[in-house]
Amino acid sequence: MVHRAKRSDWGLRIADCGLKRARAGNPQSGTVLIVTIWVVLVLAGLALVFARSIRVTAAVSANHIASLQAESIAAGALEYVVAKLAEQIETQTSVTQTTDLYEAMQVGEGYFWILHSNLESDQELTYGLTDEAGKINLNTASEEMLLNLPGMTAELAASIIDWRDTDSDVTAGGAEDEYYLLQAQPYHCKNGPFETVAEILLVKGASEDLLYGEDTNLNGILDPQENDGDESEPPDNANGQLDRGFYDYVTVYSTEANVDSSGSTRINVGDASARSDLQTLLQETFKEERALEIMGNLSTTATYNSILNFYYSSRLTFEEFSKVADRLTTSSETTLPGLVNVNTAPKEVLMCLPGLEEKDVDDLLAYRGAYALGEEPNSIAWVTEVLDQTKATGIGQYITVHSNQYSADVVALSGNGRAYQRYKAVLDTQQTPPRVTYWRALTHFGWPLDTEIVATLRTGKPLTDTVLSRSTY
Ligand SMILES: [Ca+2]
Ligand SMILES: [Ca+2]
Ligand SMILES: [Ca+2]
Ligand SMILES: [Ca+2]
Repeated sequence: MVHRAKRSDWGLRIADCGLKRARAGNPQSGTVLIVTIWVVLVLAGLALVFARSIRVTAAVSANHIASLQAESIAAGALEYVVAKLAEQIETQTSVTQTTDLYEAMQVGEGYFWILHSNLESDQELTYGLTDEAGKINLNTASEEMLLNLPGMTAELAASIIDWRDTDSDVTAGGAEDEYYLLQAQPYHCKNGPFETVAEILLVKGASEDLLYGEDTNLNGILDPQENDGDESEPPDNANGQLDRGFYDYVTVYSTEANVDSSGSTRINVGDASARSDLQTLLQETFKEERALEIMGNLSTTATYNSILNFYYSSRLTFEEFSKVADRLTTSSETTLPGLVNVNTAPKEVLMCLPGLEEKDVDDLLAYRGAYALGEEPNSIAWVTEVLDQTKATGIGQYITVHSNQYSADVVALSGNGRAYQRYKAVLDTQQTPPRVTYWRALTHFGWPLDTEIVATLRTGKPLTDTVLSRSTY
């Protein structure tokens, strides 16, 4: 026992000695401790930085995936539009204005909308394809027609003419090279046709203000930020109404082949060598005696600026003229660019046609309003039932009843609401399948629909009818 006690004594002494040494201070072990603490701190810091970086990377990836998803949905929407237009051609029924076909269409988890500017109301969004023949063509309209566009200035109308004409003679108020070459960043006057509507912003006197008006997000309705004055971008006059620019009323795309509804070449009534073709048509359509009578009414040297002049000279009855009008032309050209579809154009566009007053346009709208969608007249003959001879023949050369180009404002949203893409597409239905002639991102104009849609999808909830039916906000 004594022996054991002695051994434990020794143990205590040794331990005591170690403690004393440490208390006396071993500088090496203290440094190791501090370094260790620092290393741990740095490692913890690094771990935090990495964790944050991983979180950011994950968010960036998720956004990128959402953006790609929206991009794919937009591409799918374009295919959908091509298919709808092909269906329209095949079935001869109008599918461009059926809202249900273009509102909140689900693709996978995401959605797309084809937005259509509502020219009747600045409070309600509408969906569908836009008829480019229902607009004024910047490449063919006369200065007088351009001047009738809402918000158009004399300076810009004259400058549009100079921009597209091939000469360098300055129209009064217009501009050619001399003006453009003196700009801070000089460029040439184009002296060629407009290729896009936005190209007009290069022309003297043009501005986004004149082109888009207060509708800076291009959705056709009055958004809160477009009616709060200078409180938020854009500046506006806060008068409770959307003061539009002329963007919705102009195009560069409208053109048609000079053929009848069945695709056959038309008879040029101004061409003396086509008289026998005309006589054959009249004989096939009416009694021979009547055909000869009509031919007798026609001067062999007459020239016509439109088939409406021919109508009055021939003394055909309106019913007779309606039967043959689609088969006739006064132009030897194979394509007729920039004609305005008098069956579909909105009031503001019809107001641009030369010589028409507001009452004439209202009468035209009332007359065509009696026709059901898809049952519209197949020739321009009907305007002679509404307008007097001077007014009808004054607009005859600028109008048509055919539409071949449609545009689509595609809004595509990812399923989680994290990303959207917006594009403008223009499609030409003169080919089968319809050909996409223009495709440009509009995403920078901003989200054009109800913000509640995005907010709902971001919470992981599906879109309900309640959210979708909130067309005003
Ligand atoms: Ca010129
Ligand atoms: Ca707007
Ligand atoms: Ca504002
Ligand atoms: Ca306003």
